[in-house]
Amino acid sequence: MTRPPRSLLASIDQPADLKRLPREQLPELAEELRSEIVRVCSVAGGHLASSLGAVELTVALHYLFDTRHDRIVWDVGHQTYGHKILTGRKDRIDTIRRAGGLAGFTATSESEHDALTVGHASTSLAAALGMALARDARGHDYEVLAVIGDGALTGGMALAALNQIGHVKPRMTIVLNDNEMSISENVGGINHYMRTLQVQPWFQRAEDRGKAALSSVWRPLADVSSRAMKATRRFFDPASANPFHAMGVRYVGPIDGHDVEQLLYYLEKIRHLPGPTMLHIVTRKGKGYKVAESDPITWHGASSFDPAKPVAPGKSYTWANAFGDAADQLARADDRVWVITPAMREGSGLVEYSKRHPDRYVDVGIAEDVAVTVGAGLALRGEKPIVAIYSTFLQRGFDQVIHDVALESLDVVFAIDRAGLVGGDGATHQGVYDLAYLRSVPNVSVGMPKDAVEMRAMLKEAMRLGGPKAVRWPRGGVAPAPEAPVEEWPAIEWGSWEVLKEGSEVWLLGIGPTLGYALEAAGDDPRVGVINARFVKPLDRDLLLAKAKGAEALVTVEDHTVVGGLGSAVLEALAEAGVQVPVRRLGIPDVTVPHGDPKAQHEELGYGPKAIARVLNELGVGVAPKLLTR
Ligand code: HTL
Ligand code: MG
Repeated sequence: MTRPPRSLLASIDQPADLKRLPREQLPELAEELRSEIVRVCSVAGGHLASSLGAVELTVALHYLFDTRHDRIVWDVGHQTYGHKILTGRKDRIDTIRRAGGLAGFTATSESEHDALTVGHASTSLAAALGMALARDARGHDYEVLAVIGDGALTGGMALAALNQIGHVKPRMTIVLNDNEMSISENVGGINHYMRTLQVQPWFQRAEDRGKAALSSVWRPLADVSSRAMKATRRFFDPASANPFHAMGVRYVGPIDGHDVEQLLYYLEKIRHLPGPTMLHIVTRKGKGYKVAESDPITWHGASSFDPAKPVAPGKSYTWANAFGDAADQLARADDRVWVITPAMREGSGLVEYSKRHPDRYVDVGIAEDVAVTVGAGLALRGEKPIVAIYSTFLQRGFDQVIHDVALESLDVVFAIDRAGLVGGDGATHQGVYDLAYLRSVPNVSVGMPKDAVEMRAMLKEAMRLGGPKAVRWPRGGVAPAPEAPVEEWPAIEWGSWEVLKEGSEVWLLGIGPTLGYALEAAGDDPRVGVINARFVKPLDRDLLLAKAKGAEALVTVEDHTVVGGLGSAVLEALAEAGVQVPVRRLGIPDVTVPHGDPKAQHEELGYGPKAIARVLNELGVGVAPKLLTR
């Protein structure tokens, strides 16, 4: 699609250009930004709906603040397409989320206008507090703002930071961008409360001073929630009932977050106030793009689409779907089975499950720590919880894995999705540490299936055995397992490996998607064997030692950091047994990995099929790398 001619946006290279526009033109600029975001996402995919909902806010912020000095801390960073376009990156915006291109979230290494490197939710408030403390300690006068969504505000980190902000009271602005949506419908008590919020005294005084424009904002909003609101009003003084206010943070709002004038008016007022102020703005996720407005869940993260005929591309069957189907069967077979998700119903394949088993489905909000410990509580009362969580987000629940689950070896199954490199989301979202951090915890064991049938077998066995058991799988497609009730699922011995191809000299030990690579690189060389090392803890020690003795070399292959992963586990086991054999560990070296195409990255990082073939060739076996077509 060619770029339509643009007037205002074309004249803006840096925020300074924007500041020269007359205020009346800002809504028009917001509209241009909106179409540009639609165009970019239609080509490259990305976080369309969140970015569309934030364009007026973005324009207002850059009109008032100077992000060369002032710090705007965007939470998650997925709503910043407009911010990137306005801050010197419009010529590169088409590269977003692709190898070598702009990151999908903000990154301090990418631009001086980005205050934080981020991707996980709920971090903005603590980071902004730190920045405000640093500013005040040095006697500087730049401004600090955090922009946080209603979803991100469900995270304990955000709430704990708010509590501290209300205690320390630094001068800062918190923009609460409330669109009533996380990726799916938002959850939680504060979310319910926000629906009842009404104009506060401070706000009303401003109106009394003759700001007639205000009433057009709050009256319609008041009508939406008038019943709940009246009930609240009857019993409480609204100011003292406001939880933000009670925490020590001045609360202003709600106002219409799509009205640039309103935004400018309030932001300008607030910036001069002492202490912390929260401006509650109400926006619509997907605003201005019909399909995204009416279905913000589908269009939260879009793949490329035709803007003339915007239909979300049909999705092929994924590992997440395989998990959702398995969880459904497990819950049918045993009424003690529960599934807990920290705000990832869609991504974790749980839409169907949540409808079929609403009483044994819990969305705790963006609170992975809570998800893990709710699992512990359920297990302590004899239920059988499955905590469904992405590898990268389980990092947020690591202490809970140790302290709340592992110490007493509770029966909690961790269903870990997005294990491995994840593509466009990049460095913040890579699922490449879980083997290392889970392996270090006593009582916890972890497996990675090669296909959906093996996944089911592992989940079933994990639930049967009890104790903290993790099963992990990658992002992307998998062939569905034949539909069958749990009794008919094949059994698997927990901790057993499987020889996929016999060999004599060199053994490739792979897990999950690297097995396909290993088989390719081995070709039909009878000297090269391939083992599905599907349990990383416990390892299949007997099989490992049997193959290691007499082997020329072992090569481990994992889509995970080599620091503490499968290769490390193998080396430890060999050292303990006193077996001397050369071991090559292929996987992610001790570096962070940015956004890009995972398959290409596997090759670049040294564990794609060609890279494995090169290592085999150095050992005098395997297929010549140039014969590999992929
Ligand atoms: N858990 C954590 C700790 N971080 C992230 N980023 C997620 C899960 C996944 N996630 C997002 S965006 C998002 C979630 C749950 C919803 C955020 O809702 P919010 O913003 O109301 O804050 P909105 O989308 O504009 O409505 C990403 O990974 C991008
Ligand atoms: Mg939201």
